[in-house]
Amino acid sequence: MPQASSPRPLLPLAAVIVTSLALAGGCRSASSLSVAAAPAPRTVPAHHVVPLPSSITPSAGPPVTFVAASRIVLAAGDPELDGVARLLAAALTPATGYAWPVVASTSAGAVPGAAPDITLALDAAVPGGRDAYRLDTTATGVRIVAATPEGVFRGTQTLRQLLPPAIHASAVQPGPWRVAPVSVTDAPRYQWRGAMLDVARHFFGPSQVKRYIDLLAFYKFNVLHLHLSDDQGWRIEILSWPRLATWGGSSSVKGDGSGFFTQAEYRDIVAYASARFITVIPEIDMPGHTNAALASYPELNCNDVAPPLYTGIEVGFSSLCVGREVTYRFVDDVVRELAALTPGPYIHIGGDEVKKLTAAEYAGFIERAQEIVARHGKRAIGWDEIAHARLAPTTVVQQWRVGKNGVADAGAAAVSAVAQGARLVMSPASKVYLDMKYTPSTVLGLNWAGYVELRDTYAWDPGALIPGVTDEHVLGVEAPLWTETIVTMSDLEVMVLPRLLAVADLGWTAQASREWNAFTARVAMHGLRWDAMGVSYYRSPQVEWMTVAPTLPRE
Ligand code: TNX
Repeated sequence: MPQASSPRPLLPLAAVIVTSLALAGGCRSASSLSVAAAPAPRTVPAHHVVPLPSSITPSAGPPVTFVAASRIVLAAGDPELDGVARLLAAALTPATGYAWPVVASTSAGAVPGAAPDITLALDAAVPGGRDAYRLDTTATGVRIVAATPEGVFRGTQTLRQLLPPAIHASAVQPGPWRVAPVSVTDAPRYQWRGAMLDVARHFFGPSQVKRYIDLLAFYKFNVLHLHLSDDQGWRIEILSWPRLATWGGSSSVKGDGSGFFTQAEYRDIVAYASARFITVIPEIDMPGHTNAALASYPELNCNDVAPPLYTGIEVGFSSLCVGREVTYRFVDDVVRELAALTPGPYIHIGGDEVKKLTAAEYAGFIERAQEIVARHGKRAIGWDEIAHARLAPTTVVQQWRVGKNGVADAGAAAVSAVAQGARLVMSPASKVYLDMKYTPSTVLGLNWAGYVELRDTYAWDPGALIPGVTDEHVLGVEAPLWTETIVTMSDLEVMVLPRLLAVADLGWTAQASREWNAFTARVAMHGLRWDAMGVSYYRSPQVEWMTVAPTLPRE
C-alpha cells in the first residue's frame, strides 16, 4: 500500500520544477531501465490532475491539512448539494477514518469550524457551463463553487486528485491529508465525454459496471454507452419479448458466460451513474449484429428459422428481416421499453457492419428506426454508416471507422452526416478503441486498427481529424471497449488504464493546453492511485511511473 509520506527531500509542489531521476524518487520506466545512457531529467509537475483543468495555479498561504474534525459544509445549506456531499464523504472516509459530517452553514458563507473544512457552494455566476467549477484553498479549508451540482461534483473529483494517492485506500492510512495551496478554474472543451462498454460479447454485471462508473466519474466523464446487444448476447430484459434475455442472454463469445440486466438492475445502474452526473446511453445494435435476437424469435428471420446461438467473433453475417412488419413491431417494443428506462435523451441504434442488405434496404431500415426512436421521445445515435441514410438533424453520428490515412472512407460518411446537420461523436478506432492491443506483446485485445499505445490515444485533435469536419460539428469523444477478448474486471482495467486518461484529456482540455510530456508527467502519479484503489493497469513504458508519492511541506 503506498504511503502518503516519503523519506526523500520535500518537493516544492508550488512550482513546476525539473529534477533529476534520483530526486524524483527513483521513478523509472521499463524503457529507461533498458538503455545504458543516463536517463533524461524528468519534469515533476505542480499537480497531477487529469484531465488538465483550464487553469490551476499555486496560491499564497499554507497548505490545507484535514483532520478528524473536518467537515463538509454546504454553504447556504443547499439541499441540492446533499448528494454530492455524501458521495465526497463516502470517498474520503475509508482512508482517513474521519466521519466527514455533512453540515449546513447557517449563513451564506461557511461558518468556520475549529478545523479546515470542505465547503461546497452554488453560485449561478460561475461561467463555463454546467460542468464548470472553481476550487480554492482558503483560510477555512477548501472551497468548491459552481453554478450547478454537476459542476460541484466535477470539482470534488479534482479535490480527490489533489490529495495523496493513499486517499483511495479502503482501510485507514496514516495521512497527513494535505492539499497544496491552489486556485483552480475549470470547464470542459466538449459536452460529450464518453466511454462505451460492450456487455454483449462478455457480460459485465451491475457491480462491475458500477466500478467502471466510479473510474469514469473520477476522470470527469459524463457519458456511459452500454452496448447491450450483439450477435453473441442480448443483455437487457425486455418484458414484451422475454426470450431475448432468457435465451439470447444465455451465450457469449466462446460460450464461457451468460447474463443480462433485469430492468430493475438496469434502472439501478442508471441511477448510480446519474448521481455521478453520467448519462447512460443504451445501444441495441440493429439491423446487423442481431444473431442473439434472431436466435430467440424465429419470426424475426426471413425464413422463420431461428439460428443457433453464436459464440464466434465474426461480424456482418446477421440481419433483422427488414421487409417484415414484425421487425418494426419488435423495434418499437424494444425502443419503447428502453426509452422508459432511460432518463437521458439518446437511444443508440447501432447500424454498423451490415453485409447482408442492399444500400437501399439498409437506409430504409435506419430511417424507420430513427423515426421510432423519435416517436418515443428520444434522439437517435448510430455508428457512422448511418450517415448513408437520411438523418434527422437531431441524430448523432458516432465516427469509428479508420483507413490507411486514419480516416479514409469514414470521412465520406462524416461529411455526409454534417451536411445533413448531424453532429459527431469521435471514436476513431486507431486512437480510442480500448480493445486494441497496446503493442504486439499485449496479451488481450485485437489489432485490426493497429497497436494503440498511450501516445496514439493522446496525440490527436478530435476537432481536426476529418477534413471537412470542424470542431463545431464535434459533440465530443467516446472510447469504446469491445469485449471479445475481455472477460474479467481486471482485463477491463488493464485495457482502459492508462488510455482512459488520454481520452479524458481529449474530451475536457482545450487543445492549446494539451502537451504530451506534461500529460505523461501527470499520469505518472496515477499508478499510485490505482494501486491504492486496487485497480489493475498497464504500466506503459511511455510513462515514468512514480514509485513514491511526493509529500507537501507542513507550512
Ligand atoms: C468493430 S466498432 C465493431 C465491433 C467489434 C469491434 C472490435 C463497431 C461499430 N463494430 O462489432 O467488436 O470492431 O474492435
